[in-house]
Amino acid sequence: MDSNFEQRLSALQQKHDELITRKNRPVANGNGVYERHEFPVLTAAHAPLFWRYDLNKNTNPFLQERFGINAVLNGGAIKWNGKYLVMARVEAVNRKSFFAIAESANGIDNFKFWDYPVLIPETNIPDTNIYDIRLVQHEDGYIYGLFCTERRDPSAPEADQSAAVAQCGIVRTRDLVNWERLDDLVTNSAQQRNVVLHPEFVNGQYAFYTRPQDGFIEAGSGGGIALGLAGNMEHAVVTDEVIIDRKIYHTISELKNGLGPAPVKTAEGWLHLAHGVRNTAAGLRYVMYMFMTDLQDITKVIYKPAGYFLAPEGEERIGDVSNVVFNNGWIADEDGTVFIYYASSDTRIHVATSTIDRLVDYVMNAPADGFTSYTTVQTIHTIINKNKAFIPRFKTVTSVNGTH
Ligand code: M1P
Repeated sequence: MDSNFEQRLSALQQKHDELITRKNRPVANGNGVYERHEFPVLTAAHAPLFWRYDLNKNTNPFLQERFGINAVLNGGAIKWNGKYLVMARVEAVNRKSFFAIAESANGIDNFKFWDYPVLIPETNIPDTNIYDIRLVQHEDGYIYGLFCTERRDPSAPEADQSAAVAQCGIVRTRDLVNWERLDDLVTNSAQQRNVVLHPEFVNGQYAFYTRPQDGFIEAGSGGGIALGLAGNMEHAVVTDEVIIDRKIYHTISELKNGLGPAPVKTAEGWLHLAHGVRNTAAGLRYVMYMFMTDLQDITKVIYKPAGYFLAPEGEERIGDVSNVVFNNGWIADEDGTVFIYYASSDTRIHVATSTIDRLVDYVMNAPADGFTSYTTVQTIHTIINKNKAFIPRFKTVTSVNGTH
């Protein structure tokens, strides 16, 4: 029994060490906009053994896993003291999510969880479940974490144990260790998810990107990603939400959308990453897309490429909630490199890397949507016609509307 305990523990430790020290590499021959990487950066198996096992052989002679971790997904991200930090949504086998910070020296591999997951203080209405934190270094000097807090719908009949209410919880910190809980955001909407704080003041106020929604799953009459202002963060109240990026029929976000991380400021405008959702016979499909807003008027979308920026591919397509990619954290480095942390199928976190220049080029030059099949073909004809000068055989063919 004893030697089995020691052997198993040593094998578990070796496997875990190999996982968290594994080198990650960019996948070659991407689309020029970003590079995916070979391995996920965080998975359930990255959770330290000492979270999951009782390591005392007197009290756990069979070395059983006492408390399993189901998934690691949807991480907020920030660069801190030269390290790349992902504040992941860790979901235990009991379905409760919590936040835990993992750090890496290079942003693409060797992510290691800090010893203790974060104990987020509660308000006087305890959260049943918390998830999807967005970390924002605000110009007021605090780092804010805006996350979804979920509680059972108090108006649901006893027989209904799945009806929930989602709202935006808010914490702040100066060191990522000590967290102060503030009041939940108040809006006019029945529910909120995917709320993000803009990093700068707007007219002396805090600016929130919201996603008004009627129900827990359905955005319903909530028209898309909105923007609203609040006078303070301690008791933040947004009375007016203006839709800045609406859901549109027969697009990747016809059912709902939501902002990812806080936008990144560039010389051309604020760069945004978001997710769009549509329904299919196989269930909801979540993809990521980008747009840019005006530097002076942040409610004004000035560029928005058609369709998705990144969609689930290969093993990303399968998991607890399949056909999903979701992003709520990215890091724009001083040298212009951008690390995009996205989760696939609510199961694990990956990184895609790009640069500010490449992302700005994509957002400004990838064609906008014309919203019909006809305009889509017109767009492709325009691309073909511009390419003719570079393709010898086109020079001898007379083109009519791009066909031959
Ligand atoms: O399961 C997919 C995603 O569903 C929700 O996203 P949204 O609010 O846009 O519907 C969230 O629960 C998210 O965590 C999850 O990844």
